[in-house]
Amino acid sequence: IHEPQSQDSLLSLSVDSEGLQKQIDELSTLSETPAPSVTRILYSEKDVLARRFIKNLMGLSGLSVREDAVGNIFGRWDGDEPELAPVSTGSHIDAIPYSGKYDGVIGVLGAIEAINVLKRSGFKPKRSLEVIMFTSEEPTRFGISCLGSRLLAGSKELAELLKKTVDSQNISFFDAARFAGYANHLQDLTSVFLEKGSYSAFIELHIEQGPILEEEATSIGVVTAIAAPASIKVDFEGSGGHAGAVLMPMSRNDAGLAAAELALAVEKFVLESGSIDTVGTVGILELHPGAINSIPSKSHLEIDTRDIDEKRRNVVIEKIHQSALSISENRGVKLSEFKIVNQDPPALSDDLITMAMESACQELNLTFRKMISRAYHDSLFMARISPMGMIFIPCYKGYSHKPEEFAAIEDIANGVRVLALTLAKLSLA
Ligand code: HGY
Ligand code: MN
Ligand code: MN
Ligand code: MN
Repeated sequence: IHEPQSQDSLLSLSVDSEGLQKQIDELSTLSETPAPSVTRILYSEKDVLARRFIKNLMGLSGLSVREDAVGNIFGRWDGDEPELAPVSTGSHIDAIPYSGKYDGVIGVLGAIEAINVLKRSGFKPKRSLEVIMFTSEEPTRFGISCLGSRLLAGSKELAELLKKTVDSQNISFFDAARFAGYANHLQDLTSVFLEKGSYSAFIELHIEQGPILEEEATSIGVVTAIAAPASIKVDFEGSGGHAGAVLMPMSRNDAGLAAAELALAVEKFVLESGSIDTVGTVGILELHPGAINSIPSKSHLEIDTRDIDEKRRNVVIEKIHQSALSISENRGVKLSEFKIVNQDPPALSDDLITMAMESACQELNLTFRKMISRAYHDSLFMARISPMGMIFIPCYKGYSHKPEEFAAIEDIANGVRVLALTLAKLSLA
């Protein structure tokens, strides 16, 4: 009942590159920090404007739009057999402070354009196609990465945790969500959970956030696995005091030096892991009271450590914990918090999806190579409820999470074409 789509109509997949570039540029202006940086924090006023921008584009593409209790946004193109599990694609538009305008964005705007490309080519989906904008992939506001996709993947502990989560201004998750027009505290967040098998496939288009594709002049990255991320929060408490009057041999119990020693220990442990794939970063290090002439009485640090090998990463976490305890002992400072916020396993891509992507690249005459993703993505959690795949495109010197992030529109258009053709193949499967 489903006449085969004429392949060449699919191959004349024309991307509206100019329009797509304009959308990327316009979305980047919805930012809390001046261009060329982008900052767009979950449920902020700019985030609400950006959501409206995305929902409008979904509507213009003829997608039927719905949002769940935490603001995951879904745009659906009904297929001829809507009772079959749809094929989905998407990414995020939230942006960490002073970052760039492509991370996540090209997987949402590019997905909507992929739908437009298929509509322009006369394609008729068998399985419905669904574009998802995940509500918050970055951990910036509430310290939880991939908050929306974790909930979609059925994280009961997160649904519980959010009831008592506040941001650095002491605003509760629910108050922030309500400001953006979403959940109120009465809403049970398990309503966000999706059944396993809700989708036959999930695909995310994303910039590589690494230098390989550009260095090798390869057009497309077919992602085979996503590295295992973990994050840890640590607080030390010392005596504090007058920077001039408390002599060094006295019990200074300097909480700042405890944090500094632990940060250097993180670097040591990842370097001695035996693999280049182990990384560790102390991206947040706060001293209290933060006065030049006051010995820090408190320090707060947040550690991000990842590896493609979960066991190797967990060895690093254990060493960090032991080091925090011995630093506390040796320096006479209290380890008032050591909290593993998340310690996620890696995710593997689905072979049928990567094969569909590879044949799409061949049919489109695009060079491609298999590779792992060292950055995490919403795909890491969608892989828990659906076969998953990711398409990478090159980005300038691999830069990301900084204003110099850049992807050429030709590379973005290539990614959109591969996404469109892969969606078409999987929709007819
Ligand atoms: O940090 C990450 O890996 C992602 O880009 N948020
Ligand atoms: Mn990011
Ligand atoms: Mn991202
Ligand atoms: Mn004084």
